Amino acid sequence: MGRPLKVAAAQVGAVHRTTSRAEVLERLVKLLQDASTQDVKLLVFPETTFTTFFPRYYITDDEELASYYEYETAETGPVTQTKNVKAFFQRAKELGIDVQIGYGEDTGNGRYNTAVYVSGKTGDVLNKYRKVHLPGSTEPFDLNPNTTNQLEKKYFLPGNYGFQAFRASSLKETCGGSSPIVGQLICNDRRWAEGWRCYGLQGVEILCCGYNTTAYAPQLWGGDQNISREKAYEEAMFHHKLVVQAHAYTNSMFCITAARAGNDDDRHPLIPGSMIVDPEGHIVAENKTEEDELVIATIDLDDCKQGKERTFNLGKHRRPEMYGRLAEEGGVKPPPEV
Ligand code: CDV
Repeated sequence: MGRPLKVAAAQVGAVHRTTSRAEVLERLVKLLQDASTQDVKLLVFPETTFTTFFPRYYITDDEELASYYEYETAETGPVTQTKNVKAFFQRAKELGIDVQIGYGEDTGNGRYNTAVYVSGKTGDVLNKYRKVHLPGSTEPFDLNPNTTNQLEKKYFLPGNYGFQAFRASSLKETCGGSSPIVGQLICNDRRWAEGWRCYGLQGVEILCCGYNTTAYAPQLWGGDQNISREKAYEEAMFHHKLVVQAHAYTNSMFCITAARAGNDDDRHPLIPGSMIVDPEGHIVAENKTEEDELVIATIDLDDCKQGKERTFNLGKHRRPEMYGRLAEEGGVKPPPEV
């Protein structure tokens, strides 16, 4: 192995609306400790990891809504220093593990669906990503407590940092003297080719993606409103794997996906599907449960070379002058009827 790295997805099982932050933190720290025992160097956690996936609820109580965010202002400093969650980041630093973790960010001026990548060496935030593609609606489908809503457009602003890759300098020595090039996505972003290609164009070798993907929400997906729960789950898993494997392959990069899984409140099921995918699109490790679980693999970043230098040598084969529409158009513009 030329540039070996032991990585893992930290899948997190059910977190109910009533689950306390203290309980969640305890579970996350246990995952960190188990990863450390197995010598994992990079651990990827899900989207909005510290709380339940609150955008599924229509929340009218401002205080409750506020409780789901981390306050990250000029006074508090970075999320790693904020009182609710600093114990998690301290432990990661003590154990020397790089982490990516998602959370609701409140800057005082705006709220975002955010993920930070933090160095296990220094405890510094090496990169912050804000989710670009916010799915769902601004109004609830209905107020039935059994309905899984998707109110991210109501609770978050769209991410404004773009798709900026960075070097995980913390992992330089482990990776044969050359820092891995890392990109970040959050959940729905993984379904859009645009972000992946932006990262491919920066030579990304490891794409980290945490998510909360509902296993049953016919109102959200459209189509057959009488779809069975089993079929809906199967479809959600199929599409999750389809996009991750295909985009990892066409951009010649590893991808680590970390699920918030389980059945929240015993009525809002989420798919698992935590996995590590290689640059040829193969799954090299995946979850076995729907609970808290580490999915671990030792990868070799040199395996990205073949795709980057040959089949998907972007500099050699791309024709950007043919792709103008991609940057110019937002929605679909069909050709005129003749
Ligand atoms: N949290 C998400 O972004 N979830 C979405 C929805 C549409 C299920 C997803 O793409 O997985």
